[in-house]
Amino acid sequence: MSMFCNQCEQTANGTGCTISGVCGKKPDVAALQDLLRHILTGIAIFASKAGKLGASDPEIDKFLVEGLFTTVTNVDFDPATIASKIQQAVAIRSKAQSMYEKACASKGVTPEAITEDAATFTPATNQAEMVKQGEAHGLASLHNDDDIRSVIEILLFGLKGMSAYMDHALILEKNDREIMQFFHSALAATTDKTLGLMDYVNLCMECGKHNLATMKLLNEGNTEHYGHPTPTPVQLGTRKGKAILVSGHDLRMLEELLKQTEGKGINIYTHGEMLPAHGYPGLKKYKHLVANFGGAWQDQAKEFANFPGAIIFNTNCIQRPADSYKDRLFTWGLVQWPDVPHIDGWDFSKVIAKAESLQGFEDNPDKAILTGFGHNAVLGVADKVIAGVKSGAIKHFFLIGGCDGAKSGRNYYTEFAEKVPKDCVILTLACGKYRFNKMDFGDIGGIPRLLDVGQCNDSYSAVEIALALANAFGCGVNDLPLSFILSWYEQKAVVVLLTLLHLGIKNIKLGPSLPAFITPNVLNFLVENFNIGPITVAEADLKAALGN
Ligand code: FSO
Ligand code: SF4
Repeated sequence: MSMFCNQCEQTANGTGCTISGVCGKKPDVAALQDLLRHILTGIAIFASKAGKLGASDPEIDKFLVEGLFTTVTNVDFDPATIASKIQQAVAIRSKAQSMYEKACASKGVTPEAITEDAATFTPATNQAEMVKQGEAHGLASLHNDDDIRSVIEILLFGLKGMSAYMDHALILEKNDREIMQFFHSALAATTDKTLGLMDYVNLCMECGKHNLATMKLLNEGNTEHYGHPTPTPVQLGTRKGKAILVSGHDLRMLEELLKQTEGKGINIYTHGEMLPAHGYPGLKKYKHLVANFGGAWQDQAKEFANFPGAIIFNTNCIQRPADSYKDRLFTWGLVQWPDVPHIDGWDFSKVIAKAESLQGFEDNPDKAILTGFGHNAVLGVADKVIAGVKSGAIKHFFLIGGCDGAKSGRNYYTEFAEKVPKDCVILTLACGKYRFNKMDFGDIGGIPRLLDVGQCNDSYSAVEIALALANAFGCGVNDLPLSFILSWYEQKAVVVLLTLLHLGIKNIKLGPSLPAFITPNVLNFLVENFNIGPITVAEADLKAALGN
């Protein structure tokens, strides 16, 4: 069986996973994900054309977003669910086709003859046959030219990342026609043989723009539902009682679980990217949301063994469950692992029953760390921050943000944070912060030197902070005393990078390694236009950023 996947940072040998995924993805799952992406492209072709005639369908939009998110790293490892989504995709594609034909009829235009393979291909009904078909629709099939395929992959992975943000927004009932139309037209473009290199470069920049709008939409959804995050100490210890650990990024799922466990003597703990949930007034009002447990996603196998309660994933990053905790693990939403019970919908009674059957924790308080520095909180003290910069008390800001991962080389970010001079402020977001968020950085005139802006999903907040600072100082973001030191892992990081490039942000340092899907020519283009560069040695990069 052949396999090729290069969409994440830990890809084998820095080139591509060809035997099995470093993430645990098996070749059959990789092939089925490729076939799903192919049929989703067919849906996008019809939906895009229908959209231009003013027609849309929320069911089609939601399916496309969920389908793309299904193929993001560390989300769905279950061949059976992906195979079933391929069959559903065929039905949704027919729906999109008839939507297009009806839209043509209502406008009195003749429907175009659509012959692209993605729009006409019929998948087998048997899973083994689907796997073979998927192998023929891998990334290599996107284009024969290496550079063009490289930029198509940037676009495709950007769309996958954007689908994750849009999925959370849809769960909060936020939607936007223009963003959806971009999903359709851009995904349709990935198989459009009439397009050239610069068309795809422009689509990548457009993707960055639409992702900014998507993250804004998600931010509105989160803050309308739960209020703006406020600086909040989060316990790292444990409290006596039964326990459930929530991992992932979805706040609505956490809220529902908090409601259903209220008064039951069950304490809820956050894991990984759920940490910033403690900062939202609408979530921290639940007294049984007690603490954060463990570190970043790649340590789960070791840490979950020590969690004496039920564990549930609501989005990435799930890893192969160890036997030590598999019997108390659940998935929700788009996350799936073969043989791990999946909660469909909003009834968490099975998770609650599991937690009740387990031992739970004793009281064991520990230190607390701060979260909740979204743009509203930071800009609430903007006067102090600006005065700090003007007086010279604050020399520089570092955004040390992005994902964590299992590969070596990521201790660069710990070293970098440790070495940041005492007159500089660190903004952080996403799961990479676990490398340094338990250290004591102190404060500058009452402003903590480490500000946790939130999840990777809150990159919008970081952009808002940067734009507001630039506005206050009457300069561009590139002229601010601000450096971007980014770590990437999966496709959400790809689309955040596209957003930063769309905003014209230069001199970004990216690591721990550069994406395997970027060819030397495409990298040259990025260096020439944005002066983006790989991380080197913490001390040297720090000196360069400070102009020393
Ligand atoms: Fe991390 Fe995983 Fe949030 Fe990612 S938990 S790696 S970029 O899915 O989404 O930062
Ligand atoms: Fe390999 Fe990453 Fe693809 Fe998993 S998602 S198969 S680790 S490139």
